[in-house]
Amino acid sequence: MKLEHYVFENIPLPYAYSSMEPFIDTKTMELHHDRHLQTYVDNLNLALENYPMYHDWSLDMLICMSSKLPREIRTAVKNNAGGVYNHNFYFFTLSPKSSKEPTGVLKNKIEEQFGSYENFKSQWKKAALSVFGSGWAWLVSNQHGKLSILTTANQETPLTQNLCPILLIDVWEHAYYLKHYNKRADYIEDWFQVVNWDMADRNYMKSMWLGY
Ligand code: MN3
Repeated sequence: MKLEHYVFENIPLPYAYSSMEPFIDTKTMELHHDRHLQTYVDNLNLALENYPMYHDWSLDMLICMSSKLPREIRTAVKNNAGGVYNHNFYFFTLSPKSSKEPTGVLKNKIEEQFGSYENFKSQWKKAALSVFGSGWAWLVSNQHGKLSILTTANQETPLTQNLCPILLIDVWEHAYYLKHYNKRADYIEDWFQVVNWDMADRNYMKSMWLGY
């Protein structure tokens, strides 16, 4: 993830809005990136506008050190920085040319820890379905490279638990409602068809390199 700082920008998608068809529809991709994510970017910039002392803080810093921020902007910065971080992570771990299953070092680690990709998938589905209301399911690694699946509510991230994100799925209704209506399980199944496993593998290797 690029360690950018104020003024934050909405990074263009590295693929066409239509490229996730038929698994994620074009309109959802467009609205999700250009409206939902844009709103988090705009609101984050707005919250920081009159606080130049935080203009060189990266997204990670704003999230992990939000308790150091002035009370009047703390919640707005934490929520919107989380929204920007999570959505960038989400969009960049999708690919129209998905390998459809894990690759590289991460593949071996998933098989070692979960028994098989199929077992991993069923635990992932269970976690993603268990999110009550709006939130995310994550694959994270700890400082020993051990994987786990967890969920967060709203725009919370695992960074604040000192865990390194590898992969995530947005289960807010705006991520799937236009195509899948209320059937989150169908969306999760379709999402598996467009996962960028090479990026997830890179995230995992990076987490070990950085000594998480
Ligand atoms: Mn979203």
